[in-house]
Amino acid sequence: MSAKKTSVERDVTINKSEFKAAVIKHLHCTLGTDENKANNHAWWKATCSAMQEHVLEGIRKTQKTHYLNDTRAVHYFSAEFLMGRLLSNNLQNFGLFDVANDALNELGVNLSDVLEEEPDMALGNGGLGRLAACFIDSLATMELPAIGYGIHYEHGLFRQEIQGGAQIERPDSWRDYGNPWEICRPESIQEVSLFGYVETKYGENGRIQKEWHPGHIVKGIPWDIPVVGYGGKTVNVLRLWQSKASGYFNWDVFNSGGYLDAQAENVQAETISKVLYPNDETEAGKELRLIQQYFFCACSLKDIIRRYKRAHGDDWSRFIDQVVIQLNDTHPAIAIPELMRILVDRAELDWDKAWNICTNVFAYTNHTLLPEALERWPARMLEKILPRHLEIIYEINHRFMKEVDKKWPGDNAVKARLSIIEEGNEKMVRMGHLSVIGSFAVNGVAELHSRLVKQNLFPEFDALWPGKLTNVTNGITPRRWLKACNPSLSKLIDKKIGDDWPLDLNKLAGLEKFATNKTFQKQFMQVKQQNKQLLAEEIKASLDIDVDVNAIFDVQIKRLHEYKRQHLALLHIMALYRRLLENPDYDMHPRVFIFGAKAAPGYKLAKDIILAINKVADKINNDARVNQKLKVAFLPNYRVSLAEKMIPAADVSEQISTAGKEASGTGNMKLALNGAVTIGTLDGANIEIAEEVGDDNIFIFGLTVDEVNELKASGYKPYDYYYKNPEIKAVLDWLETDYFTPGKPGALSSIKQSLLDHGDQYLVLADYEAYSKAQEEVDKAYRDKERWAKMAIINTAKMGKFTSDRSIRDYVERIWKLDSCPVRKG
Ligand code: GLS
Repeated sequence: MSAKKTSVERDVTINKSEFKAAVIKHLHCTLGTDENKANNHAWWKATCSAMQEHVLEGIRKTQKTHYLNDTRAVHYFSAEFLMGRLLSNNLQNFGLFDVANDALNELGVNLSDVLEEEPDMALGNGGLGRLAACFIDSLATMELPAIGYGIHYEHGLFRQEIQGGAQIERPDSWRDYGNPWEICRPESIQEVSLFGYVETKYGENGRIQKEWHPGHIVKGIPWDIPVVGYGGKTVNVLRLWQSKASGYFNWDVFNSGGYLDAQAENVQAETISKVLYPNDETEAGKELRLIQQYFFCACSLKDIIRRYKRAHGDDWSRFIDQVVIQLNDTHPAIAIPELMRILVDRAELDWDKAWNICTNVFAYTNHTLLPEALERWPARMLEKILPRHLEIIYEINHRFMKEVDKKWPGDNAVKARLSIIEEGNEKMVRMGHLSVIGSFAVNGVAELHSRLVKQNLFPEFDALWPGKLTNVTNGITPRRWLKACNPSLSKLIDKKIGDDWPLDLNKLAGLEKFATNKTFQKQFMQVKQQNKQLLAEEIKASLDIDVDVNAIFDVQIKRLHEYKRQHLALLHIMALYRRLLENPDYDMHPRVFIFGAKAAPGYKLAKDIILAINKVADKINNDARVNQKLKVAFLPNYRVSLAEKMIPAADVSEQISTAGKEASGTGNMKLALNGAVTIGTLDGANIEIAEEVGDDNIFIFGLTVDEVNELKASGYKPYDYYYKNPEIKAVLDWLETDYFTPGKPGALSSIKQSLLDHGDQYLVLADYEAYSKAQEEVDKAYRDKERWAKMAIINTAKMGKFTSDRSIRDYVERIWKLDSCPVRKG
């Protein structure tokens, strides 16, 4: 057996020749091609199919074990799952990566090239969707009974092209040539009702009964994506719903000449799962978005109930023991009235019993405080699409208002604040309120964020139900975000402290004692240098820019948003450029600023910032006076697979959001885990990262949440900073000229306007000076090679807290109350 010996117990052991035979078998029998003809795409598919044999066996065993044990399970409802690529992850988790590498090598095929063939599964926008993907990885690894539920979008997040410096959106087609991982389950198709009206009837016993007569029925087709735990023992699934017209093709209409009408219904139904809304942190308010949300929640609840009934029949008394549903943000909040509808209208439970079930099944995670991201639906829209649900929401609210009145008798102001219904010109349904009221636990995603949720967002809810609002700090899976994406560092760590850290990330603390060891420092920084070399090649291939691997690689990767302040970094880059032009001997270590970011297609200023970064980059990279010291690279189409290349190569991690705005961040954790040193504000999980690594190993700058509030309360005037700081004035004025956009003065002036005339909502100018000083500190620290190596090592060593296994353990112990269920062999 050539499977490498490791301390991690594996369920599947196959050797190189067996793997080779399996790949060839699939090349012949699944793809109908042969070794001489196969291109990398065919090799990729054949390798996936070879793996899928083990994956399917894992799913079968896992489901059988869970069924036989009648386990309580968590159902993770999320409109987004940003999975990325699966082959490398599945090979790693089965412990077959090296076996596959050797096997393909012998076939004359390069595994890295094969891995590049896989399209990313980009069914999410950013952090929220990637968190869901990390969580289901941890759930499977920890052998917990869990299922992810979401939408089988035909098109995931758009592919970003950059033309003339500007973002162009192109459709993403992740399954155009088939996806070898997904398994269609026609036996579990569900039907979902929409539109129509509600009839009120009186039953024999005088009981009022409501009957919803839907105007439209669509089918939900489940596709299962395997989620392989580390060690390959538990293989859970992510079940994604695809919409289809429920009826058969309408021959009558077709025969009478209405060809298009006959198709119209199909097209409408299929539109539901057609495309992911590309907005991160903005509520879309579109009818189709609400239909998407309801569609996947209704399908998923029916699926859960079908499974429950198979074991327990019509006895609802054990439902809350078996089922917990985590709502990933408010996107699936409509599941609350849907479950009430099923229990009251269908199962004919009385309201209190039904409500008791609901409020013991749902838990809700809040991911943002940004007002524009807190979902509110016009009551009119709900009434049209889901008339019965609106009635149920009114009833939930009516009963809740009575509770509020008991606590705060006669206080109408508090009632107005807490009501699910926001009165005004247009009546709105607040999905955050519905989620808090309908759940037994509510959590924020980092200490600071959870405190702000309690203090600012939902203070009265906290008073009403002490203990219900809590914190679970986010985490990331170390399997994907260190072991798989940074093989050289992983191997170095294995040699130093053993190879069981992917399952127990606190073990990395064992590296701390080598932080000042010269040999280890050298090895650690050599790995970094190799990774920088690989990224430099990527930058050359994608942008034709030469970068020096001895320069500081300063990385900012995240969605483009004003609160994340990519434009703060941009102003600083322009300032460095200016300093170098004014003084060619300006003393700085060479630096490459590397960006990756997508902007929501309708977010004009975000797109302008991308344009500005690219225009400034063009100028700097082609200016021989400075480009030995300064380079800027904006890598297009930032996505999970690109992150996997950028993160291992970063020296500096930019986490510079306005304090109080970034709920947690998870890129901050991934970068630090790979030995990048953070320059950041006291925001989100940066605070907890700083606590772990200590003040000497992070560059913290800028206003705190309290200072932000004070400054705003006292009347923030960005022009003061403009006039006071000549550098700020110079770079802002520079943006308005045609220096960066020859012949087109003013092409970048919207950024200046937003910072001066529109009030600089995110305090970019107020934090500029502190940021610039902190960057000087970074420069100084980097030049001291030993100091920097020590900082980098300590960052890796101290990231134990941020494994998503710890987050999941928190959820399991404090919220879900789940037991792990080791999967039986055979
Ligand atoms: C987000 C937050 O903005 C991030 O700070 C957070 O890390 C992430 C996961 O909790 O959720 N909220 C959101 O709407 N998109 C996000 O990425």
